[in-house]
Amino acid sequence: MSPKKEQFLEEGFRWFGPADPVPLAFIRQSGAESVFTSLHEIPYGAPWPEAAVAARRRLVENAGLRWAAVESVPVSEAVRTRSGPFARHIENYRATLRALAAQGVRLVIYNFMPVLDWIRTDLRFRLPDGSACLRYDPAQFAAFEIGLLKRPGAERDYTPDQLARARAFLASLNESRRAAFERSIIDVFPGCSLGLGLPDIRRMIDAYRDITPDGLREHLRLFLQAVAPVAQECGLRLAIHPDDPPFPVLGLPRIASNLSDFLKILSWHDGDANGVCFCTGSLGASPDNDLPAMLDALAHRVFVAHLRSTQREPGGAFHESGHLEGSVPMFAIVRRLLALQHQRLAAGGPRLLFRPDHGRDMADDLDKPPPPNPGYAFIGRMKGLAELRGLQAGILGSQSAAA
Ligand code: DNO
Repeated sequence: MSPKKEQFLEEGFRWFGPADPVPLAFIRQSGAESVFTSLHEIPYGAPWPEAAVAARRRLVENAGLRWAAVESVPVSEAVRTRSGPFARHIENYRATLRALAAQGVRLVIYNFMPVLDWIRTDLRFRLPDGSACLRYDPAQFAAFEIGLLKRPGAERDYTPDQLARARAFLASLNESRRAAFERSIIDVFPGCSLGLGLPDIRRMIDAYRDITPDGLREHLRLFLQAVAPVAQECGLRLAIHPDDPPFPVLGLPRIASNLSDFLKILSWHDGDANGVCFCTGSLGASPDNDLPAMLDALAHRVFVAHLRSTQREPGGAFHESGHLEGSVPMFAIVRRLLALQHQRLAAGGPRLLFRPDHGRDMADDLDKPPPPNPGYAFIGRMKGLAELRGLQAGILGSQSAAA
């Protein structure tokens, strides 16, 4: 007997709003049930008017989908550094949570990564089969930091071999490739361009000069102390997204990279409002993260999952592999998520939500201009979704055959 739809994890798909070249109608055709989206047009730190939330919700629902997760309500740099207008931004965040809850949107993903969101050094890395994916190479990042950003002391964060490769890489770039490389690192915020230049990045980094990892932790704790009770009161869950990549970059603290980080964060507010977005691709980029063990330890507070894989390469680089390939043990993860969902359903809880994260640029997506949101072309993500659905069908089917 084939497994029933309700036994599968709830399938979501990221949508970047009306400006996304991938329309809701395509998402519906992929078989996904829900979307992860955000009001990307609202500046970081500003409150979201309930009317705008309601209008976005109608767009999603009119397409036959559900707005299951906000990804993300961004946390501003003022809040992370507790400087400038941070108190007003926190108040705005609380108002946004209330507006979302009033419109029935009950899950908010956020991150606490200083300065930049996720970082890659190649947004169209060609694979032997002709498709392209996102890749991070520490030697290329060193080239950015040393050759373009000119961050004092950056050399100290790299090995002699990485520094030699960084120099060779820089020398290989002509003027226009250099400019494109710079933009691809400093201006790829999810769903929007912040239009930042190198002087902005230098200024933003400088704001962290007196902030240690424990200092940044304290800022996150204070943020949660202010927003989690509001979330709790209106039945909304907050899920922190791991650092991507899960190790320090730009000489800045990182506080959501491994199990001990997450256990600390979860200990600060003991309620349903404070949980984790289990992003396998981000976490899997570090060989120190044992993903199945992390999932077991965090299971009670995993509110949502991003499923994708990364292939770690020798020398510290990684690229985004197929969803069932690479360094992430996807079978072990999906089996655990299905078991977790089973327990939650038995206790009267909701299904567990995931989305296929990122995908390759492939087939005729390669003939189109690079997606404005790198990693988010349609076909590659749909392939990932289909593979993950097949993996679930296999696990569920073999379990019922064994019963
Ligand atoms: C990358 C995404 C991240 C994520 C945010 C969450 O594709 O996983 O941009 O949405 O960091 O706040």
